[in-house]
Amino acid sequence: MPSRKPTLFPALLAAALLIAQGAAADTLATLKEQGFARIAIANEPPYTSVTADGKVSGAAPDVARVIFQRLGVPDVVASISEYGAMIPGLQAHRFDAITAGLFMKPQRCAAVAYSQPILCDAEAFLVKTGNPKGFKSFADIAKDPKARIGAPGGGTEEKLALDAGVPRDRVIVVPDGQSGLKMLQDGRIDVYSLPVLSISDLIKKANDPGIQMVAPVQGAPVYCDGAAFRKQDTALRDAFDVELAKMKASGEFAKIIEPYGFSAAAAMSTTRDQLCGGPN
Ligand code: 6CS
Repeated sequence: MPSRKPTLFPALLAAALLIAQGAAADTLATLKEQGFARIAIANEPPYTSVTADGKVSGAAPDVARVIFQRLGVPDVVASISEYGAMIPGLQAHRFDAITAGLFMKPQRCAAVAYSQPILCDAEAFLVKTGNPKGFKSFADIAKDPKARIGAPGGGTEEKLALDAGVPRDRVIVVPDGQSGLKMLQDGRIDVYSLPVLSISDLIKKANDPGIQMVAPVQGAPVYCDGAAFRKQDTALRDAFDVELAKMKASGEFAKIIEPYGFSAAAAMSTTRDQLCGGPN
């Protein structure tokens, strides 16, 4: 029986795993040394917001900033990104975390390590006053052959519209809330979809009697986001979760998110594993 040369593969695999684990464990050390965590946001108030002078706020960054400070990372530096580009950007190390209201769904949970739930919301439509086309669900939009819906690129509402049967050429990718509002006002789309609190914020600021919200969208679930980390950074995610749990227990979490309109009880009534449809 010819002697089989010992394969190096198991040793190489073990070394690779050790290097990966070591690198991941160092992520928090790197952030501490760097002095800030690079976060992806969408600039969609009240989830995330960047003022004209560059100040980052919104419920998601406000929670993340406090937690990172408690982990020894003094600040967060935000980059505005389309929802569909957030996970690729995280994986490409352009961001250290996504804190943007990126809703937990099994497909996303397969790609990132989510914290426990932070911001929960239902879905909404922005329509002309009186809802002339009677849209109550994404299926209603699919049934109307002329109806065009605006939604964020790579966002939940885009996927809900496509999954409901709205053809690709009637799902218009909209870069941000103000663009969506203008496109609706100008008649370039018939409905614009974002979560309830985002549409509410647009309406409040628009001061336009010619638009209204339809909410909740029938047949669309209530979603919750979490902070999202690279799969190999579960040590950082777990450390984030420890601080998040303390804030939830002390009432500090509610004090940060509820002035923005979010419900702490909604986030505390569910878990990452329930929202991901399994362990994440
Ligand atoms: O997670 C998402 O895809 C959705 N989240 C928010 C906060 N706004 C729109 C986006 O589609």
